[in-house]
Amino acid sequence: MKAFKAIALAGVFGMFATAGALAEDATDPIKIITNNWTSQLVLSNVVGQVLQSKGYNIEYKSSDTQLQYTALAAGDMDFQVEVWEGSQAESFDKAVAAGALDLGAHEAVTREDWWYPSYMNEMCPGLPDWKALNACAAKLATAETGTKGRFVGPPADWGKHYSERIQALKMDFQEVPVGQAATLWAELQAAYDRKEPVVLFNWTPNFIEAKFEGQFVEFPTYEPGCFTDPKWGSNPDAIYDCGAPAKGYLKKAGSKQLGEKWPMATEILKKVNFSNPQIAAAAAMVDVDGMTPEDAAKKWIETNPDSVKAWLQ
Ligand code: TMO
Repeated sequence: MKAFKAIALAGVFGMFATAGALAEDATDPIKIITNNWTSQLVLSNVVGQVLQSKGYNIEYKSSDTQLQYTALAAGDMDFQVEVWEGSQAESFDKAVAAGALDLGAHEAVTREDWWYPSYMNEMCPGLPDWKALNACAAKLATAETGTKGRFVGPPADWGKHYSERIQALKMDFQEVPVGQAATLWAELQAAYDRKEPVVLFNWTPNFIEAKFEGQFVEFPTYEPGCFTDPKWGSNPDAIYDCGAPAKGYLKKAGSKQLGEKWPMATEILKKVNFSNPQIAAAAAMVDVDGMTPEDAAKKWIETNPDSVKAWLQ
């Protein structure tokens, strides 16, 4: 009876949505997923704080970047603010097929791939072409990688298939994955200070672009067939013989129960929309200014009132 009343009221308040009005479940928490990179943590807190301001109960749950999609499909977690095409499309598509919600794309355009500082253009003529990088492998060799060039790769759960790419393209490289994002930036900073060659995983939007000059390596242009059809691309026996999407989407995902239990919150989450500069600025507040994601989110909301207003309309 109580539940029925709440749903009936949700319809009424939905038509005259006003600040503070809340007509759906405010006791059960909406579980927002957090991951292991900073823009995601700030954006999650922005969304969480906005929903809290409307009276919702919010819980943050950290999750593995691939396994989170199983949790979304099963309804164990409810919302993911950053679905990156380049690293999560395969897991995300499976979750949507299993009942999770595609809550639409941000205006942000994304890219995740191998990246190098611009001073390397002189050391390795022909960059950013991947073949020029490969010809330059010896300059990136380390004690750890022997005669092969070192590629500083992402944490394992980011799902990038780079060792497979190296094999598929027969490159003289070895991936050395980091355990956490901070190690990527430490490696970049150390090389950058001494103008030494380094090639590492990076993405955009990110705080890096405001602080370091560099470019993505250009691999064979991504097409979906590259990930599924061995015959696609230069290696007829292997998939992953291409780069990541250069103009990838950034989407939001929800659990099936999100739409059923919290229809008004779901409408807000569909409207949540971040741009490239907004995401880069969110990351910088943590990675450059040293703020906590919670405080950065508070500041982000204060400095972007028009965005928040548009989501709540
Ligand atoms: C998913 N990420 C933005 C870290 O590449």
